[in-house]
Amino acid sequence: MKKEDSLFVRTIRGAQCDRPPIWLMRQAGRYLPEYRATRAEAGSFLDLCFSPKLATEVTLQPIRRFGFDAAILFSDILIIPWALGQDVRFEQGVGPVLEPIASEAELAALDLNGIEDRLESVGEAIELINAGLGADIPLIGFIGAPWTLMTYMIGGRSTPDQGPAKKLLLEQPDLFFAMLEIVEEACARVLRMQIKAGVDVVKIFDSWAGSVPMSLRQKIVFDPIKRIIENVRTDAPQIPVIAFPRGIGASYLKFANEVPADVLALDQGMDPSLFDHANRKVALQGNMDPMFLLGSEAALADELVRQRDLFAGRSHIVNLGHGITPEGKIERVEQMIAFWRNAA
Ligand code: 1CP
Repeated sequence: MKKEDSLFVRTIRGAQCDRPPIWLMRQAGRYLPEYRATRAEAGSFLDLCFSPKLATEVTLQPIRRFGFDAAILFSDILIIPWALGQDVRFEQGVGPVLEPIASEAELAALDLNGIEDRLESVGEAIELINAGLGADIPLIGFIGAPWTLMTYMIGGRSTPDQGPAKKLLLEQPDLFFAMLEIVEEACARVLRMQIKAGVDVVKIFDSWAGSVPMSLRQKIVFDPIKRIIENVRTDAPQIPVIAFPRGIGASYLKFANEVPADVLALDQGMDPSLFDHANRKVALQGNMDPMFLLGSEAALADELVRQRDLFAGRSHIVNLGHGITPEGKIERVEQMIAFWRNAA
């Protein structure tokens, strides 16, 4: 079977299928005991990302356990700033810690040359994963969109309101947009490298898109993502692209009309009916609140029926509105999968 004939890619292309495909954001992660074991073996989080053997193992774990319809490369969005030469660490209990960029000199130290070489182990992981994946299970590669990467590159860590990046944008727009240009080029190159190594679908995570002021979303969210998609499609015109501009509310309609992604991933605040007004037909991915994987069986059962009704009649890929949390319960994931497998 070719990946193009998989349930996942056929659904993306708009085919009528017996049931929707299922995968979860952060499906490889701390809610799985086997992930925690491999993570402990790896030492640091970056060692896990950069070991082809261990990254392959954790990518395949949720496929083996649950039989999801797509795998997602185990890596992180912050390997791009790392590959550009910024100091990036992951600290237990804190999350990512980067040496913040706040001046022209610090920006000039970023190095686009050879970024693909510094991420060679990611290409090796993609080849190993493909060797271990079923012929009917596509592999998703990904990047963080420039704005989301820049919130970490400028803030130095996860910032509740993305304040440092916004401050730089408003106080030193020239520096901000010079940086955006470099990060955008890095994003396109890394996606091209992943596609060359063998991913079947790509996803662009703009997790903090919602914090960009409305009047600046065109320049900082829509246009860079559009250019990245056009860039990768010069060599890979058919590659399916999933976009995830999280938290942009009603402005997602404009995004849908302007950004040529094949799949729009919806956060839990979105209503799929918004896209009935779009100027094209597009597949939707979403959007159950990950909280329902922490609660009771009855609460999840009700929510699954609500989700089925919400997406009825649409090209739908089952997923969450954001990543599954470390507290997510395995029984609830099993319940969710069983519901959708029988939902036809
Ligand atoms: O120690 C650990 O195990 C750390 C937890 C963890 C994991 C499992 C991090 C640190 N990254 C990842 C993997 C990861 N990250 C994947 C793997 C594939 C899969 O989905 O299974 C993916 C796609 C990401 C993407 C990612 N990283 C995003 C975008 C998606 C989202 O959740 O919004 C973001 C914002 C990050 C940054 C990041 N990586 C890790 C942390 C703790 C953070 C910060 C998150 C924050 O600021 O809230």
